Amino acid sequence: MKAAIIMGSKSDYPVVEKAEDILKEFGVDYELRVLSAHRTPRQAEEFARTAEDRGVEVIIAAAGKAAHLAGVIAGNTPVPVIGIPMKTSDLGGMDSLLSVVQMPKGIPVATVAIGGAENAALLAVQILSVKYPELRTAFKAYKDKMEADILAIDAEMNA
Ligand code: RP5
Repeated sequence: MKAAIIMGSKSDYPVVEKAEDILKEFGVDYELRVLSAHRTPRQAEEFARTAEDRGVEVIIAAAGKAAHLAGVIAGNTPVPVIGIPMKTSDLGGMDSLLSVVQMPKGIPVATVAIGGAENAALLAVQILSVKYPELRTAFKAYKDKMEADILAIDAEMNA
């Protein structure tokens, strides 16, 4: 099983790293790239056009501001793309959110919350789990643990 994470700038990495950690936790192999739809458009397109042949089965794309990366990637590959809109200093990430989520029909990008790197990786795991039953099992265990952790906190607070 193989995923790819691509970000528009190294400045995105502190957030993107949270997605990377989750893919590692689930044992998903991944590529990690820094390519920009604007600053390195040819390389970003090449990355997308060749992703399927490299065995990539889902792509997480993080970008901020006029965040066209996820959409450009999605336009150049049949592989499903999950977009992470990055928080920005000027507009708080609303700029990124609208750029990532408002895709024209025919080219979907599954957009998570502003800075939602963890959910992007969890969604990638869920997409892969359609093909890999061990990931479905691991994802169920992840949810069960989350439930148990919260119930333990609830019991402690209510004691
Ligand atoms: C986007 O512009 C990047 O994804 C990043 O979120 C934002 C700012 O990039 P830097 O100026 O920090 O390189 O392309």
